[in-house]
Amino acid sequence: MIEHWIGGRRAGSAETFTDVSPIDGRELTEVARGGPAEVDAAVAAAKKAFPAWARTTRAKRAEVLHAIADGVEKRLEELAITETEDNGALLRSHRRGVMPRVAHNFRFFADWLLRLEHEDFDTRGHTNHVSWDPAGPCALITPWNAPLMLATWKIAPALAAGDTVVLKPAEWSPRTASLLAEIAAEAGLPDGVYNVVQGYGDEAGGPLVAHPDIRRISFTGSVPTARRIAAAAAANLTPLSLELGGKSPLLVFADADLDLAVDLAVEQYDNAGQVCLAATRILVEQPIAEEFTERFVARASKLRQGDPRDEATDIGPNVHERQLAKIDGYVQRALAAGARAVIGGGPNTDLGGLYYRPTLLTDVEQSSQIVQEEVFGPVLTLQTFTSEDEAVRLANDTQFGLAATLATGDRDRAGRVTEQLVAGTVWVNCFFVRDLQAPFGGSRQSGIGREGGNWSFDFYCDLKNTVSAPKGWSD
Ligand code: TXE
Repeated sequence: MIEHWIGGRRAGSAETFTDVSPIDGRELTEVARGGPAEVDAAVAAAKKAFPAWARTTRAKRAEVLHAIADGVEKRLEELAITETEDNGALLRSHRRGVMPRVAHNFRFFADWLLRLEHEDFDTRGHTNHVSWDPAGPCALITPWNAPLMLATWKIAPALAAGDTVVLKPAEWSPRTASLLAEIAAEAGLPDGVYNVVQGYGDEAGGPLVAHPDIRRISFTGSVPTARRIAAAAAANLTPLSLELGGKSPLLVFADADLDLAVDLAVEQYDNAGQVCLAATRILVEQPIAEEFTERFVARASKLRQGDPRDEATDIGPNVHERQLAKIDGYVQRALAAGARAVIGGGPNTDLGGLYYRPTLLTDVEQSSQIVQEEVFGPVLTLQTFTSEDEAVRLANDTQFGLAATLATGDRDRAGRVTEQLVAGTVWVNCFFVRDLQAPFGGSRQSGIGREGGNWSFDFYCDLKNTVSAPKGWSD
């Protein structure tokens, strides 16, 4: 049974829901189904714990965050398997990439906290002293595609800043948030600093983001839910950070290293396409389109689809039958409108369950849903362009602006094109690599705000300027 974690203790609810594994449909556990009462209790616990945690020295806060990272590393295998069973993402990625990054999130913000500088300015002999004050209890709402990684990308800076948190994890992947509560308690995090309310978005998430004692809301998820959360935030004027979806392009120029470009394209099937940053629109310069497609098909057909617990698997299942139906709906509508499936085009019926065949669609209209909307599955489209201007125009022609990837051998072109792209992150001849000190976030409907390094502390802190006169002192 997965319960809430409120004020340093497990807490149940009258009702529960069942957590089902996308790997084989196995019922994993019952989960407490939180509502307004549990939210009130969790926010009260976070509010009560706030003053003492906010006053805890930076050195001590950093020490606790490092101890949490130690705990994550100690239980890494358990966390990796739990998350794979919960959301179907590859066990090998959880072992080698995701869970080490969870630990790193805590270490990174612990170390950054110790380097965070208070600034001083001088105005006519008056000192302006700028300090980073903790803001208060924060509401964190997270999705299922990388549950613990995305949650700790919010939890770690909030705790480092001296805030307390109430996390509402996604209902399709509730388990690792509760494991983290045990790890944090063992690491010495005081009761009430980290709270978890499990449950559905409207029942548990809704009351949480509308709570008047919440001082920050940080959300990663879909655009429609973001609109509801932003409306709730507006009522209390609660500052919010939104990390939403994308429809990012991969621009492949004729001067690119073609093997590299093909690798970059195939990489977009990672996590069965359930990655907000995925470059799902491949834009290829006309003269190399045929060769690119041939090489892409050769590479993609080697991908092994199957049980995500198997180290040899490249693509696992999608997270939920609703997500699979959504993915297939997009693909079938595109095919009906004249698109051609170069590979894939439907669920993998050999495997059954929630496996969707890696799909590449051509003959798609720029204005169509499949090009404009986030599918969040292993589905890529391929379009061609004949000039740099056209490439940039197509790349920027969606409502999103999360990321863009370029494959080109020409440095000048890389500079010119990058300058014109609307995107929070641009990768040139690479993908997914990123320093946590750099700002991360999206433009347009991909989000509001940036996280990472100082940008995270900007969000989780109330900045205060204290101006002191040179006179009036008794000493
Ligand atoms: O997301 P939701 P869903 C996109 C992706 C996907 C689509 C739908 O395109 O296909 O969103 O996924 C909580 N108040 N992304 O429906 O609803 C919910 O319980 C407060 C992109 O799962 O946004 C969960 O914890 N909270 C994305 C979280 O919001 C509410 C990652 C996300 O769920 C709420 C995930 C409410 N009224 C999906 N309603 C990315 N940016 O990486 C729901 N929630």
